[in-house]
Amino acid sequence: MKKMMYTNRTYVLTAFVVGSLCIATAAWSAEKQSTVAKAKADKPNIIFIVADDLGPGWVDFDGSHPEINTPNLQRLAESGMVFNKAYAAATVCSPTRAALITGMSPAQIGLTTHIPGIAGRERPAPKGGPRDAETLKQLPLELPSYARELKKQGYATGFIGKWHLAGEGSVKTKDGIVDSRYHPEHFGFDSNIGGCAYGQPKSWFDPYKNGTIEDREKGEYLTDRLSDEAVTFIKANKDRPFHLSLWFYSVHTPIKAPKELVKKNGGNAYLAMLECMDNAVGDVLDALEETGTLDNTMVVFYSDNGGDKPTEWLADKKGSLLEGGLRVPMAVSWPGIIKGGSQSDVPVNSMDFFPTFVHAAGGSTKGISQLEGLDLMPLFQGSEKLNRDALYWHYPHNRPDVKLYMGSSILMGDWKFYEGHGTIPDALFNLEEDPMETTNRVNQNPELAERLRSKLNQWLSSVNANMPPSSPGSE
Ligand SMILES: [Ca+2]
Repeated sequence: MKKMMYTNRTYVLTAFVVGSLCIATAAWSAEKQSTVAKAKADKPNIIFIVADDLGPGWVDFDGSHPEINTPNLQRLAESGMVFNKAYAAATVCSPTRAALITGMSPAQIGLTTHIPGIAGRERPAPKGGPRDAETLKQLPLELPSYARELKKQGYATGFIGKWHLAGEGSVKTKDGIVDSRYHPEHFGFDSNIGGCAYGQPKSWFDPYKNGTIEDREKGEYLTDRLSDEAVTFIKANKDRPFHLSLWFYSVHTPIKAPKELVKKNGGNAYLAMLECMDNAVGDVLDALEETGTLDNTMVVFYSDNGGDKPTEWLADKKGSLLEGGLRVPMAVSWPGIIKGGSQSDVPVNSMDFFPTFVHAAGGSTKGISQLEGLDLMPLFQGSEKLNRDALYWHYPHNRPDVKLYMGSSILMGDWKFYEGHGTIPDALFNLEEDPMETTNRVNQNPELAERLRSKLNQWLSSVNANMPPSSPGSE
Protein backbone atom coordinates (compact mmCIF):
# COMPACT_ATOMS: atom_id res chain seq x y z
CA MET A 1 0.00 0.00 0.00
CA LYS A 2 2.99 2.26 0.38
CA LYS A 3 2.87 5.26 -1.95
CA MET A 4 0.23 3.56 -4.05
CA MET A 5 -0.84 6.85 -5.56
CA TYR A 6 2.59 7.44 -7.03
CA THR A 7 3.60 3.99 -8.06
CA ASN A 8 0.54 2.08 -9.08
CA ARG A 9 -1.18 3.79 -11.97
CA THR A 10 -2.53 0.49 -13.27
CA TYR A 11 -4.48 0.11 -10.08
CA VAL A 12 -6.08 3.51 -10.53
CA LEU A 13 -6.94 2.93 -14.21
CA THR A 14 -8.38 -0.51 -13.54
CA ALA A 15 -10.45 0.86 -10.72
CA PHE A 16 -11.77 3.57 -13.01
CA VAL A 17 -12.81 1.20 -15.82
CA VAL A 18 -14.40 -1.34 -13.52
CA GLY A 19 -16.04 1.52 -11.68
CA SER A 20 -17.62 2.86 -14.86
CA LEU A 21 -19.14 -0.51 -15.75
CA CYS A 22 -20.68 -0.85 -12.36
CA ILE A 23 -22.42 2.48 -12.05
CA ALA A 24 -25.99 1.19 -12.37
CA THR A 25 -25.55 -1.55 -9.79
CA ALA A 26 -23.55 0.76 -7.57
CA ALA A 27 -26.29 3.40 -7.55
CA TRP A 28 -28.85 0.91 -6.26
CA SER A 29 -26.57 -0.71 -3.72
CA ALA A 30 -25.23 2.69 -2.61
CA GLU A 31 -28.77 3.77 -1.81
CA LYS A 32 -29.45 0.61 0.12
CA GLN A 33 -26.07 0.75 1.82
CA SER A 34 -26.61 4.36 2.74
CA THR A 35 -29.93 3.56 4.48
CA VAL A 36 -28.32 0.76 6.43
CA ALA A 37 -25.33 2.95 7.19
CA LYS A 38 -27.53 5.77 8.39
CA ALA A 39 -29.30 3.57 10.89
CA LYS A 40 -26.05 2.06 12.06
CA ALA A 41 -24.31 5.37 12.33
CA ASP A 42 -26.90 6.94 14.58
CA LYS A 43 -24.77 8.99 16.98
CA PRO A 44 -21.45 7.38 16.09
CA ASN A 45 -18.61 7.86 18.52
CA ILE A 46 -15.91 10.14 17.14
CA ILE A 47 -12.22 9.87 17.97
CA PHE A 48 -9.97 12.56 16.55
CA ILE A 49 -6.29 11.67 16.83
CA VAL A 50 -3.92 14.48 15.88
CA ALA A 51 -0.15 14.08 15.75
CA ASP A 52 2.18 17.05 16.10
CA ASP A 53 4.63 18.02 13.33
CA LEU A 54 4.24 14.69 11.56
CA GLY A 55 4.60 14.93 7.80
CA PRO A 56 3.49 12.50 5.10
CA GLY A 57 5.93 9.69 4.48
CA TRP A 58 6.55 8.95 8.15
CA VAL A 59 3.78 6.41 8.64
CA ASP A 60 3.47 3.05 6.92
CA PHE A 61 0.30 3.90 5.05
CA ASP A 62 1.97 6.58 2.95
CA GLY A 63 5.56 6.02 3.86
CA SER A 64 8.73 5.64 1.95
CA HIS A 65 10.96 4.68 4.86
CA PRO A 66 11.31 0.93 5.34
CA GLU A 67 12.57 1.50 8.88
CA ILE A 68 9.21 2.91 10.00
CA ASN A 69 7.10 0.56 12.04
CA THR A 70 3.51 1.78 12.50
CA PRO A 71 1.33 -1.36 12.25
CA ASN A 72 -1.57 0.15 14.19
CA LEU A 73 -1.86 3.18 11.94
CA GLN A 74 -1.67 0.72 9.07
CA ARG A 75 -4.56 -1.22 10.62
CA LEU A 76 -6.56 2.01 10.94
CA ALA A 77 -5.79 2.99 7.34
CA GLU A 78 -6.62 -0.43 5.89
CA SER A 79 -9.97 -0.47 7.63
CA GLY A 80 -10.87 2.93 6.15
CA MET A 81 -9.79 5.65 3.75
CA VAL A 82 -6.39 7.22 3.21
CA PHE A 83 -6.42 10.86 2.14
CA ASN A 84 -3.53 11.46 -0.23
CA LYS A 85 -4.00 15.22 -0.34
CA ALA A 86 -4.76 16.21 3.22
CA TYR A 87 -3.69 19.75 4.09
CA ALA A 88 -3.27 21.59 7.36
CA ALA A 89 -4.78 25.06 7.66
CA ALA A 90 -1.38 26.43 8.65
CA THR A 91 2.28 25.53 8.56
CA VAL A 92 2.70 25.72 12.34
CA CYS A 93 0.84 24.46 15.43
CA SER A 94 -1.58 26.96 17.01
CA PRO A 95 -3.39 28.30 13.91
CA THR A 96 -4.18 24.81 12.64
CA ARG A 97 -5.46 23.79 16.08
CA ALA A 98 -7.66 26.90 16.18
CA ALA A 99 -9.01 26.00 12.72
CA LEU A 100 -9.73 22.41 13.80
CA ILE A 101 -11.79 23.47 16.81
CA THR A 102 -13.72 26.28 15.10
CA GLY A 103 -14.05 25.24 11.44
CA MET A 104 -12.73 28.71 10.56
CA SER A 105 -9.51 29.56 8.75
CA PRO A 106 -6.67 31.00 10.84
CA ALA A 107 -7.01 34.19 8.76
CA GLN A 108 -10.65 34.62 9.74
CA ILE A 109 -9.93 33.85 13.40
CA GLY A 110 -6.97 36.27 13.41
CA LEU A 111 -4.67 33.65 14.93
CA THR A 112 -2.13 33.13 12.17
CA THR A 113 1.10 31.96 13.76
CA HIS A 114 2.11 29.72 16.64
CA ILE A 115 1.67 31.22 20.09
CA PRO A 116 5.20 31.78 21.38
CA GLY A 117 6.46 30.03 24.48
CA ILE A 118 8.42 33.15 25.38
CA ALA A 119 6.21 36.21 25.93
CA GLY A 120 6.81 39.31 23.84
CA ARG A 121 9.39 37.70 21.60
CA GLU A 122 9.83 40.06 18.64
CA ARG A 123 9.95 38.78 15.11
CA PRO A 124 12.77 40.49 13.21
CA ALA A 125 11.50 41.96 9.91
CA PRO A 126 13.79 41.74 6.89
CA LYS A 127 15.48 45.08 6.14
CA GLY A 128 12.87 47.36 4.58
CA GLY A 129 10.37 44.50 4.42
CA PRO A 130 6.86 44.32 5.81
CA ARG A 131 6.29 43.99 9.53
CA ASP A 132 4.29 41.19 11.17
CA ALA A 133 0.52 41.35 11.17
CA GLU A 134 -1.38 41.24 14.45
CA THR A 135 -2.13 37.75 15.74
CA LEU A 136 -4.05 36.45 18.76
CA LYS A 137 -2.37 34.77 21.71
CA GLN A 138 -5.37 32.62 22.62
CA LEU A 139 -8.47 31.18 20.99
CA PRO A 140 -11.43 33.53 21.57
CA LEU A 141 -14.11 31.86 23.71
CA GLU A 142 -17.00 33.18 21.64
CA LEU A 143 -15.97 31.29 18.49
CA PRO A 144 -17.73 28.08 17.47
CA SER A 145 -16.35 24.79 18.78
CA TYR A 146 -17.21 21.31 17.53
CA ALA A 147 -17.01 20.02 21.09
CA ARG A 148 -19.82 22.38 22.14
CA GLU A 149 -21.91 21.23 19.18
CA LEU A 150 -21.29 17.58 20.03
CA LYS A 151 -22.30 18.22 23.62
CA LYS A 152 -25.60 19.62 22.34
CA GLN A 153 -26.10 16.24 20.67
CA GLY A 154 -25.63 14.43 23.98
CA TYR A 155 -21.99 13.44 23.57
CA ALA A 156 -19.46 12.96 26.33
CA THR A 157 -16.52 15.08 25.18
CA GLY A 158 -12.93 14.59 26.25
CA PHE A 159 -9.71 16.37 25.40
CA ILE A 160 -6.37 14.65 25.95
CA GLY A 161 -3.01 16.01 24.82
CA LYS A 162 -1.57 19.22 23.39
CA TRP A 163 -3.75 22.31 23.06
CA HIS A 164 -1.39 25.32 22.54
CA LEU A 165 -4.22 27.88 22.33
CA ALA A 166 -4.13 29.41 25.80
CA GLY A 167 -1.71 32.33 26.04
CA GLU A 168 1.96 33.03 25.37
CA GLY A 169 4.93 32.63 27.64
CA SER A 170 4.46 28.98 28.64
CA VAL A 171 8.21 28.33 28.71
CA LYS A 172 8.62 30.56 31.75
CA THR A 173 5.84 28.83 33.70
CA LYS A 174 6.34 25.86 36.01
CA ASP A 175 3.20 24.10 34.82
CA GLY A 176 2.27 25.31 31.31
CA ILE A 177 -0.67 27.30 32.63
CA VAL A 178 -0.74 30.90 31.41
CA ASP A 179 -4.47 31.58 31.33
CA SER A 180 -6.70 28.63 32.17
CA ARG A 181 -9.80 30.50 30.99
CA TYR A 182 -8.78 29.36 27.49
CA HIS A 183 -8.31 25.68 28.27
CA PRO A 184 -10.30 23.00 26.41
CA GLU A 185 -12.94 22.68 29.15
CA HIS A 186 -14.11 26.19 28.22
CA PHE A 187 -14.68 25.14 24.62
CA GLY A 188 -17.14 22.34 25.28
CA PHE A 189 -14.88 19.56 26.50
CA ASP A 190 -16.10 17.83 29.68
CA SER A 191 -12.56 16.91 30.65
CA ASN A 192 -9.02 17.95 29.84
CA ILE A 193 -5.80 16.09 30.46
CA GLY A 194 -2.66 17.73 29.15
CA GLY A 195 -4.15 20.71 27.30
CA CYS A 196 -2.64 24.05 28.34
CA ALA A 197 -0.40 26.75 26.84
CA TYR A 198 2.50 24.40 26.11
CA GLY A 199 3.49 23.98 22.49
CA GLN A 200 5.80 21.17 23.54
CA PRO A 201 6.23 19.21 26.75
CA LYS A 202 8.46 20.68 29.42
CA SER A 203 9.16 17.08 30.36
CA TRP A 204 8.40 13.94 28.35
CA PHE A 205 8.60 11.94 31.54
CA ASP A 206 6.69 12.06 34.83
CA PRO A 207 6.96 14.48 36.67
CA TYR A 208 5.52 16.29 33.64
CA LYS A 209 5.55 19.87 34.98
CA ASN A 210 2.11 20.21 33.43
CA GLY A 211 -0.64 21.58 35.66
CA THR A 212 -3.31 19.64 33.76
CA ILE A 213 -1.73 16.21 34.31
CA GLU A 214 -1.50 14.67 37.74
CA ASP A 215 1.91 13.07 38.22
CA ARG A 216 1.61 9.42 39.23
CA GLU A 217 4.70 7.37 38.39
CA LYS A 218 8.16 8.83 38.09
CA GLY A 219 9.68 8.14 34.68
CA GLU A 220 6.39 7.25 32.94
CA TYR A 221 6.45 8.45 29.29
CA LEU A 222 3.93 11.12 28.28
CA THR A 223 2.59 9.35 25.17
CA ASP A 224 1.99 6.16 27.21
CA ARG A 225 0.15 8.21 29.81
CA LEU A 226 -2.09 9.92 27.24
CA SER A 227 -2.83 6.53 25.75
CA ASP A 228 -3.86 5.18 29.19
CA GLU A 229 -6.11 8.17 29.75
CA ALA A 230 -7.71 7.69 26.32
CA VAL A 231 -8.50 4.05 27.11
CA THR A 232 -9.96 5.06 30.48
CA PHE A 233 -12.15 7.66 28.76
CA ILE A 234 -13.44 5.16 26.18
CA LYS A 235 -14.26 2.56 28.84
CA ALA A 236 -15.99 5.11 31.07
CA ASN A 237 -18.22 6.35 28.23
CA LYS A 238 -18.86 3.18 26.25
CA ASP A 239 -22.60 3.22 26.92
CA ARG A 240 -23.27 6.68 25.49
CA PRO A 241 -22.12 8.60 22.42
CA PHE A 242 -18.64 9.95 23.05
CA HIS A 243 -16.10 12.16 21.40
CA LEU A 244 -12.41 12.16 22.23
CA SER A 245 -9.87 14.61 20.83
CA LEU A 246 -6.55 12.86 21.40
CA TRP A 247 -3.93 15.36 20.27
CA PHE A 248 -0.50 13.88 20.91
CA TYR A 249 2.55 15.97 21.78
CA SER A 250 4.44 13.53 19.53
CA VAL A 251 6.45 13.92 17.36
CA HIS A 252 7.30 17.52 18.23
CA THR A 253 10.73 18.39 19.58
CA PRO A 254 12.47 17.74 21.91
CA ILE A 255 12.94 14.29 20.39
CA LYS A 256 12.85 11.98 23.39
CA ALA A 257 11.51 8.48 23.96
CA PRO A 258 11.88 5.67 26.51
CA LYS A 259 15.37 4.17 26.47
CA GLU A 260 14.31 0.64 25.60
CA LEU A 261 12.32 1.84 22.57
CA VAL A 262 15.20 4.00 21.37
CA LYS A 263 17.46 0.97 21.66
CA LYS A 264 14.95 -1.17 19.78
CA ASN A 265 14.96 1.42 16.99
CA GLY A 266 18.73 1.33 16.55
CA GLY A 267 19.29 4.44 18.65
CA ASN A 268 16.83 6.52 16.62
CA ALA A 269 14.69 8.41 19.15
CA TYR A 270 12.41 9.84 16.43
CA LEU A 271 11.42 6.38 15.24
CA ALA A 272 10.95 5.38 18.86
CA MET A 273 8.56 8.30 19.41
CA LEU A 274 6.64 7.26 16.32
CA GLU A 275 6.44 3.66 17.48
CA CYS A 276 5.19 4.76 20.87
CA MET A 277 2.47 6.90 19.29
CA ASP A 278 1.53 4.00 17.04
CA ASN A 279 1.25 1.75 20.11
CA ALA A 280 -1.08 4.33 21.62
CA VAL A 281 -3.26 4.24 18.49
CA GLY A 282 -3.30 0.45 18.87
CA ASP A 283 -4.42 0.78 22.50
CA VAL A 284 -7.28 3.04 21.42
CA LEU A 285 -8.41 0.64 18.67
CA ASP A 286 -8.16 -2.30 21.10
CA ALA A 287 -10.24 -0.44 23.69
CA LEU A 288 -12.90 0.24 21.06
CA GLU A 289 -12.93 -3.43 20.14
CA GLU A 290 -13.08 -4.59 23.76
CA THR A 291 -15.96 -2.28 24.59
CA GLY A 292 -17.87 -3.29 21.46
CA THR A 293 -17.89 0.30 20.19
CA LEU A 294 -15.49 -0.02 17.23
CA ASP A 295 -18.27 -0.71 14.73
CA ASN A 296 -19.98 2.54 15.59
CA THR A 297 -16.94 4.79 15.81
CA MET A 298 -15.33 7.19 13.36
CA VAL A 299 -11.59 7.30 14.01
CA VAL A 300 -9.59 10.06 12.35
CA PHE A 301 -5.81 10.28 12.22
CA TYR A 302 -4.33 13.64 11.16
CA SER A 303 -1.40 15.98 11.88
CA ASP A 304 -1.32 19.72 12.63
CA ASN A 305 1.24 20.81 10.03
CA GLY A 306 3.83 19.47 7.61
CA GLY A 307 6.70 17.43 8.97
CA ASP A 308 9.47 18.87 11.04
CA LYS A 309 11.31 15.98 9.40
CA PRO A 310 10.87 16.66 5.68
CA THR A 311 8.85 14.46 3.33
CA GLU A 312 10.95 13.12 0.45
CA TRP A 313 8.43 13.84 -2.27
CA LEU A 314 7.42 17.33 -1.11
CA ALA A 315 9.21 20.69 -1.15
CA ASP A 316 10.34 22.21 2.13
CA LYS A 317 8.93 21.32 5.58
CA LYS A 318 7.03 22.61 8.63
CA GLY A 319 6.79 26.40 8.53
CA SER A 320 6.73 26.67 4.74
CA LEU A 321 3.75 27.44 2.52
CA LEU A 322 5.20 25.00 0.00
CA GLU A 323 3.61 21.54 0.09
CA GLY A 324 6.04 20.12 2.65
CA GLY A 325 4.82 22.62 5.22
CA LEU A 326 1.14 22.01 4.62
CA ARG A 327 0.55 18.41 3.67
CA VAL A 328 -0.15 15.89 6.42
CA PRO A 329 -0.82 12.16 6.71
CA MET A 330 -4.52 11.38 7.16
CA ALA A 331 -6.67 8.28 7.45
CA VAL A 332 -10.27 7.85 8.55
CA SER A 333 -11.93 4.63 9.62
CA TRP A 334 -15.71 4.35 10.04
CA PRO A 335 -17.15 0.85 9.69
CA GLY A 336 -20.36 0.69 7.66
CA ILE A 337 -19.77 4.12 6.14
CA ILE A 338 -16.24 4.04 4.72
CA LYS A 339 -15.11 1.11 2.61
CA GLY A 340 -11.93 -0.49 3.91
CA GLY A 341 -8.80 0.01 1.80
CA SER A 342 -10.15 3.06 -0.01
CA GLN A 343 -8.29 6.23 -0.93
CA SER A 344 -9.17 9.80 -1.83
CA ASP A 345 -7.14 12.30 -3.86
CA VAL A 346 -9.50 15.20 -3.14
CA PRO A 347 -7.77 18.01 -1.21
CA VAL A 348 -9.19 18.43 2.29
CA ASN A 349 -8.33 20.93 5.00
CA SER A 350 -8.44 21.38 8.78
CA MET A 351 -11.74 23.29 8.76
CA ASP A 352 -13.54 20.27 7.28
CA PHE A 353 -13.60 18.26 10.50
CA PHE A 354 -16.03 20.59 12.27
CA PRO A 355 -18.98 20.05 9.90
CA THR A 356 -18.01 16.40 9.39
CA PHE A 357 -18.20 15.67 13.12
CA VAL A 358 -21.26 17.80 13.86
CA HIS A 359 -23.30 16.39 10.97
CA ALA A 360 -22.25 12.82 11.79
CA ALA A 361 -23.54 13.40 15.32
CA GLY A 362 -26.92 14.53 14.00
CA GLY A 363 -26.32 18.24 14.55
CA SER A 364 -26.66 21.15 12.18
CA THR A 365 -24.16 23.83 11.18
CA LYS A 366 -26.69 26.03 9.43
CA GLY A 367 -26.57 28.84 11.96
CA ILE A 368 -22.77 28.98 12.05
CA SER A 369 -22.00 31.71 9.53
CA GLN A 370 -18.23 31.71 10.10
CA LEU A 371 -17.83 28.06 9.08
CA GLU A 372 -15.41 27.58 6.18
CA GLY A 373 -15.05 23.80 6.12
CA LEU A 374 -17.04 21.20 4.22
CA ASP A 375 -18.54 17.92 5.42
CA LEU A 376 -16.31 15.09 4.19
CA MET A 377 -19.18 12.56 4.09
CA PRO A 378 -19.43 12.60 0.26
CA LEU A 379 -15.77 11.54 0.08
CA PHE A 380 -16.31 8.88 2.75
CA GLN A 381 -19.05 7.45 0.54
CA GLY A 382 -16.90 7.40 -2.59
CA SER A 383 -17.54 10.75 -4.27
CA GLU A 384 -14.55 12.16 -6.11
CA LYS A 385 -15.21 15.80 -5.48
CA LEU A 386 -16.29 18.35 -2.91
CA ASN A 387 -18.23 21.48 -3.69
CA ARG A 388 -15.29 23.87 -3.46
CA ASP A 389 -13.06 25.45 -6.07
CA ALA A 390 -10.04 26.52 -4.03
CA LEU A 391 -8.14 26.27 -0.76
CA TYR A 392 -6.36 29.24 0.85
CA TRP A 393 -3.58 29.94 3.35
CA HIS A 394 -2.36 33.10 5.02
CA TYR A 395 0.85 33.51 7.02
CA PRO A 396 1.54 37.25 7.55
CA HIS A 397 4.64 36.79 9.73
CA ASN A 398 8.41 36.91 9.51
CA ARG A 399 10.57 34.20 10.97
CA PRO A 400 13.77 34.52 8.93
CA ASP A 401 15.61 32.99 11.90
CA VAL A 402 14.00 29.72 10.90
CA LYS A 403 13.81 30.53 7.17
CA LEU A 404 10.09 31.16 7.43
CA TYR A 405 8.73 34.00 5.34
CA MET A 406 5.36 35.62 5.12
CA GLY A 407 3.03 34.72 2.33
CA SER A 408 -0.48 33.88 1.29
CA SER A 409 -1.41 31.18 -1.16
CA ILE A 410 -4.27 29.68 -3.12
CA LEU A 411 -4.63 26.17 -4.53
CA MET A 412 -7.08 25.80 -7.40
CA GLY A 413 -7.05 22.55 -9.35
CA ASP A 414 -3.41 21.76 -10.09
CA TRP A 415 -2.30 25.37 -9.74
CA LYS A 416 -0.91 27.01 -6.67
CA PHE A 417 -0.18 30.72 -6.50
CA TYR A 418 1.96 32.13 -3.72
CA GLU A 419 2.07 35.83 -2.88
CA GLY A 420 5.19 36.79 -0.91
CA HIS A 421 4.07 40.26 0.26
CA GLY A 422 7.42 41.64 -0.86
CA THR A 423 9.59 39.27 1.20
CA ILE A 424 10.14 36.63 -1.49
CA PRO A 425 9.06 36.63 -5.15
CA ASP A 426 5.47 35.71 -6.03
CA ALA A 427 5.27 32.21 -7.48
CA LEU A 428 3.01 30.00 -9.56
CA PHE A 429 3.39 26.23 -9.52
CA ASN A 430 1.65 23.39 -11.32
CA LEU A 431 1.51 20.65 -8.70
CA GLU A 432 0.53 17.90 -11.14
CA GLU A 433 3.54 18.49 -13.40
CA ASP A 434 5.88 19.83 -10.77
CA PRO A 435 5.01 18.34 -7.35
CA MET A 436 8.30 19.53 -5.85
CA GLU A 437 7.46 23.17 -6.75
CA THR A 438 10.77 23.79 -8.48
CA THR A 439 9.62 25.91 -11.44
CA ASN A 440 8.02 29.29 -10.95
CA ARG A 441 5.63 29.84 -13.88
CA VAL A 442 4.52 33.38 -13.11
CA ASN A 443 6.26 34.72 -16.22
CA GLN A 444 4.92 31.93 -18.46
CA ASN A 445 1.34 32.35 -17.26
CA PRO A 446 0.94 35.96 -16.18
CA GLU A 447 -2.81 36.00 -16.77
CA LEU A 448 -3.43 32.92 -14.66
CA ALA A 449 -1.17 34.32 -11.94
CA GLU A 450 -3.16 37.56 -11.90
CA ARG A 451 -6.47 35.70 -11.82
CA LEU A 452 -5.33 33.64 -8.84
CA ARG A 453 -3.89 36.71 -7.13
CA SER A 454 -7.21 38.47 -7.51
CA LYS A 455 -9.15 35.46 -6.17
CA LEU A 456 -6.73 35.15 -3.25
CA ASN A 457 -7.09 38.85 -2.40
CA GLN A 458 -10.87 38.57 -2.58
CA TRP A 459 -10.75 35.75 -0.08
CA LEU A 460 -8.38 37.65 2.23
CA SER A 461 -10.84 40.57 2.26
CA SER A 462 -13.84 38.28 2.73
CA VAL A 463 -12.37 36.80 5.92
CA ASN A 464 -11.06 40.20 7.02
CA ALA A 465 -7.51 38.88 7.27
CA ASN A 466 -4.90 40.82 9.22
CA MET A 467 -2.32 42.02 6.70
CA PRO A 468 1.33 42.90 7.19
CA PRO A 469 1.28 46.67 7.86
CA SER A 470 3.37 47.85 4.91
CA SER A 471 1.90 45.58 2.25
CA PRO A 472 -0.67 46.69 -0.33
CA GLY A 473 -4.23 46.55 0.97
CA SER A 474 -3.30 47.48 4.53
CA GLU A 475 -4.13 50.80 6.17
CA1 LIG B 1 2.83 21.28 15.06
